[in-house]
Amino acid sequence: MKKMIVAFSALAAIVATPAFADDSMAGMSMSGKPSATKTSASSALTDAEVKNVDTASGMVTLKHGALENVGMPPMTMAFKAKDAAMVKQVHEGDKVKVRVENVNGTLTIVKMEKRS
Ligand SMILES: [Cu+2]
Repeated sequence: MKKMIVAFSALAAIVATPAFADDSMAGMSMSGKPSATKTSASSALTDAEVKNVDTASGMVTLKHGALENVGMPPMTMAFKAKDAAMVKQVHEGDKVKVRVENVNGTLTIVKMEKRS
């Protein structure tokens, strides 16, 4: 009986491992395909201007263009930044490109890069 349990566990491990590998491979191949229209649209960056930076709360106020993925027209509003490093790299008046996504119900700047 014990042998059967061990055999089943080993089988489960074999079945589970390739599934995980497939997932990570799919993620990698998606980001490596800039020619795929759907992929580039789902990671599109939107022009924005930094109006205020609050390092204490991790909030960045942006005058942003239309954010199609979250259904928002152009406006000025505060967003939560994904991490503290992102908040520190920008200053009031900076022209940036941002990617805003709904992360667990909170509109979050997941990517922000300066425009030259
Ligand atoms: Cu907005």
